[in-house]
Amino acid sequence: MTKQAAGHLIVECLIEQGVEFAFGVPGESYLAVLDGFHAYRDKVRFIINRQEGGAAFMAEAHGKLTGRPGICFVTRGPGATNASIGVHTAFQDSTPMVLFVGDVAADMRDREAFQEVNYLTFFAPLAKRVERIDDAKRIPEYIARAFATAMNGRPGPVVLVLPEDMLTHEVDVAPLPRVDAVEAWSDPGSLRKLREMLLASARPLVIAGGGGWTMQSAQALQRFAENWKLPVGNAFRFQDTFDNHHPLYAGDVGIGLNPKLAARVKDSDLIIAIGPRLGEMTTGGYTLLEAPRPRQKLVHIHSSAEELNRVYNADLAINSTMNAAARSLEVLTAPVSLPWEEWSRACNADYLANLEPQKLPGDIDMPAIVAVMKKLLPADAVLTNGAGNFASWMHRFFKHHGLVKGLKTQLAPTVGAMGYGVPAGIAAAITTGRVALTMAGDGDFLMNGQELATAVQHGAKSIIVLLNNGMYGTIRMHQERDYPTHVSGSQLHNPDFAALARAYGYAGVRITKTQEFEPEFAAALARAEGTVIEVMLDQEVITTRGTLGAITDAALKR
Ligand SMILES: Cc1ncc(C[n+]2csc(CCOP(=O)(O)OP(=O)(O)O)c2C)c(N)n1
Ligand SMILES: [Mg+2]
Repeated sequence: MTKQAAGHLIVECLIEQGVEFAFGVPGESYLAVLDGFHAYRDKVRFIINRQEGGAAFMAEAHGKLTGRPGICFVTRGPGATNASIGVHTAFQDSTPMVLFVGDVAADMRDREAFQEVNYLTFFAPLAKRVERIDDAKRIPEYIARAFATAMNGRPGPVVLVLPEDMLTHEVDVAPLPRVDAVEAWSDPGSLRKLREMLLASARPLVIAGGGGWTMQSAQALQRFAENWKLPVGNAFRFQDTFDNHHPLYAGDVGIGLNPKLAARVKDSDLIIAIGPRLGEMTTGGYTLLEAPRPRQKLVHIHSSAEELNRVYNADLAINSTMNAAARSLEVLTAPVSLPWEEWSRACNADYLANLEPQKLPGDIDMPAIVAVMKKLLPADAVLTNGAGNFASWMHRFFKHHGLVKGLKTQLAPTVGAMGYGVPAGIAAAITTGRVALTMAGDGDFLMNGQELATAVQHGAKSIIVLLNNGMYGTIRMHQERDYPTHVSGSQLHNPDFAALARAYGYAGVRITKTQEFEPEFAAALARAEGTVIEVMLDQEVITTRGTLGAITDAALKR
């Protein structure tokens, strides 16, 4: 074997793991890796970002899309701390990701050298694992372990710290072969018990979501639901798991939840949660399912044993990956007639009724705008968003096809991190070439708007529908509820977003009326470069269901 620098070996190991894209912001701490990207530029594209938060979000989005770790490279202290938002997002969203951090050289360590941070303690509560590679000969071992750790069980982020001096050592070791996530299979006894619980139930409801779904497992889930005529809800921000057009679809169990679906979750006598973590947002703040012991019978199927019986004491906990779970469930034989057929029909009817919009004031009709998106977007378009009330229009009114078609179409942070949507959309556009549509708020957009430069530099386009209501509307809504009329810290004085977009090389337009949207959206789909469509939204239109004034009035009457 010929010797090569550790920095080159790292890139070679990534290629062996199937990596084609890495994201990052350079630093002098890892020049030897940058040189590795130069050496292997035909095999892997290093996407240069403008802020590590944007880079880490792109890597996280890539991990969500592909099910394999998204890769991000950043420099020490300031770079690593900027990137931490993406690491935390990958953690709460259970997304496989590996963050590489260029570090101070070993002979400087522990003096609080320039930009030095102790990553083991800094990332300890944010990452599944943090390790430092001190010996260049062991790079293949550390990288293979990072991939295995990021994907196995409950997926999540791993941080690998790279001392600067180590990266220039010459070594003659070969990469370890590609690792894949291990499958965990449900045991036959548990499946028999699940079948008995189903037979004993009157109002069962499936909640599907989380990572690890493939086309095969989603198809198997659909067959299980069809065999047993089970209503299926998708967990918060996993709206692309089960086909929203299917007659068994019950809606998404997330923020801004359909009150009728909330009632059905409470009223169900058997919840079968397949994949999701059952976090605060999917459980209505632990009220739809009361923690730690829900009133409903609970079957929880999750890829990580640690996640089971952690928050919820389940009646039946099954440790299984989605592929194995769905394929086991689809062969559970169902009786010819089931007592809950009417219940399942009613769940779907509630979902369909919830697609009927409320009448809200102003010249912008958001449900009509989402309907135009649905009409004009190709079925495989990727929809992304960050955090804010603006996202609820898409969440409530857009219908995803579900992974039965094999492609993820929603990239949204269950962690509720603002600033996620713009980089996630750009990452999806760069890595898949599919149409990427981002819904953003005026607050949310500016958290990572600088990444438009990244899109333009890498020849990618995204379409951003920016809802400008001149405020951190979500916070204002909470403010009016708890401190009516005391507006504090939630108003925004905004730049000219359309002009800002144009400065980056995107097209930029502003609309003030619903009818203006369709031609602008069609033009955005047709043009080669990305587009920001700024939609001027009345402050009164605060949620999909009601006005800000109504919230204030209700609070003042209390
Ligand atoms: C990184 C981050 N910072 C702060 C928050 C708290 N937060 C949640 S929503 C929100 C306001 C979002 O404003 P905007 O994007 O304008 O959307 P709107 O609610 O007005 O639709 C804030 C500040 C957050 N979720 N994430
Ligand atoms: Mg806003």
